[in-house]
Amino acid sequence: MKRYLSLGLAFSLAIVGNFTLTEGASAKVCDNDPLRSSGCTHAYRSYNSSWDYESNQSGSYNKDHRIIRQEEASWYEWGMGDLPSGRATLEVYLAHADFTNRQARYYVLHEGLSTEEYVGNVNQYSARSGWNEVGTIRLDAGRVWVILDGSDWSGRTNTYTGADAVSL
Ligand SMILES: [Ca+2]
Repeated sequence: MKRYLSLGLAFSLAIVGNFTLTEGASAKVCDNDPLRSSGCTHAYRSYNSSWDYESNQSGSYNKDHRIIRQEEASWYEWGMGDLPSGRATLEVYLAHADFTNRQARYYVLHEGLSTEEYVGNVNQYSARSGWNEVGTIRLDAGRVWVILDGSDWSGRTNTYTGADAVSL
């Protein structure tokens, strides 16, 4: 009896292991302005233009975020570090009433490539408070960055774009 139980357990683990390999990348969360110990990279210039840093935000992930008034050619990036290859879903954490961009576009950039890949867009104004799915992408193994365009692609010019945690 004991032997059968062991076999059953081993079989179950094999299925779980295979499933994990098939799915590829496991979700990794990187916040805005991450600590070095998080495994996420924060370059000296992880954004251009004037993304304001706001702390003591009770609803935001780690109680902080960055925000910018609609501005073309502005961007914020999250250094996700090394990720395994495979399909991965990009999710973004949005939980602040000041985030009003109706069509915020998100991209992924692989190390060594000069062009980012479009993943999807999110209406930050109508997004639910918390995690929101942007889209699914196939990752190559290696360093990856998530990039948020600070433009409002709906055409509105008076909205604000928020950058908080992302998961990939
Ligand atoms: Ca945050």
